[in-house]
Amino acid sequence: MGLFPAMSKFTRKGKCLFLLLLCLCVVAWIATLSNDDTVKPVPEGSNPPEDKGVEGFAKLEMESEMMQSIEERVEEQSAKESCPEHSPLLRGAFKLSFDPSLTIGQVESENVEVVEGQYNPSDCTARQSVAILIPHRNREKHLLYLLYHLHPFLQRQQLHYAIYVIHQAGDATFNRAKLLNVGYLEALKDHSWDCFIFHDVDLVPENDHNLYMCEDQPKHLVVGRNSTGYKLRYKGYFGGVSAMTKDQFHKVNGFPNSYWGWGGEDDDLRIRVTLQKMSIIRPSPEVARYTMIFHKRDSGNQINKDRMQLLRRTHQAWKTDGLNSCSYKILSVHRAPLFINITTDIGQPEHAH
Ligand code: UDH
Ligand code: MN
Repeated sequence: MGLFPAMSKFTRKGKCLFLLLLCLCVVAWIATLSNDDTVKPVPEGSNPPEDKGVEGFAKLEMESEMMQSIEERVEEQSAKESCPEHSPLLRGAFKLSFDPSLTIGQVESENVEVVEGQYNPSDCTARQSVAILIPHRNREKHLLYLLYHLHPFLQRQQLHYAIYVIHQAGDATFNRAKLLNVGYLEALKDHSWDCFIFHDVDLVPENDHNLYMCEDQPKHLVVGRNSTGYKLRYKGYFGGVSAMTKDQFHKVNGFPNSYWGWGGEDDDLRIRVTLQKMSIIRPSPEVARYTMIFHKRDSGNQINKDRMQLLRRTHQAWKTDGLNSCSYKILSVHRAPLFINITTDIGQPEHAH
């Protein structure tokens, strides 16, 4: 019994010593490796050593393995550099569904790669970063159907995107245009988005070749919809869903803030665009098709009777009524799994109609 503690003490000591020695060996080995890593100038005219022995070969093998893994990483990065011009995931026209029992949890579980309303393709670098801005009040069911269709649609287009819902607080008259200005200004605080899509909550795209990307001119995406027999509503129509780059929208000073109630604000934006010598482009009618979820006129969004009068002053007013004069209060920013909800107080019309 008297011997055992001494023995175990000895073996413990021995173990410690052994471990210490092992550590020292490893440190020394790492030191030689790191010395070898430093780039040494190769004397001119010198050839690579022919005979390096077993140790030399092992080193060479390790070096070539390292080079290979670096090359692989470089390759991976360059493969991530740009998604293809035509996404291989597109399906063309597809059948929409509006299941009354659909829940947000279901949509979330089908879009696990979307985090706080945002998605980035994992295997390539998206060609554009796109913010989808949806003006909203009291249309929860429409929003659910739109999220259900839009998330997979945008992922198939291999875009880096985020969906922003700009929710008008209170029950003053609705102001779609001002909400979109707020969305633009607030989204830019998150990321320097290349492209903005101004998107009604009740319009669901029917064909994923209708690309949610911006071009060198502002783009109108709703050529046809079910409710108008898939015909353009009128020649200059620029409403429903439209796409402008950050710079194009900035150049026109955004939307007007002064259109309360339904109508006119989209025509005002078209005038702003043409005043800047830009023109509106559209995808082909076969592709730019939408289903509008049926709805009645909302209370709080009555026809804006002043709209014609307002449109007559746009050529002057655009400079002072827009992004540069958009005053609002942010009441909350909630980052839900599938969208960023910005609740804002945008005030009310200055004068009663
Ligand atoms: N919006 C809301 N809540 C409102 C009003 C408007 O979220 O209370 C948003 C929503 O994104 C909507 C968009 O503003 O898609 C445009 O408003 P709208 O859908 O009412 O406009 P639209 O031109 O309809 O589609 C106008 C009245 C429809 C009458 C139909 C009678 N057949
Ligand atoms: Mn509508």
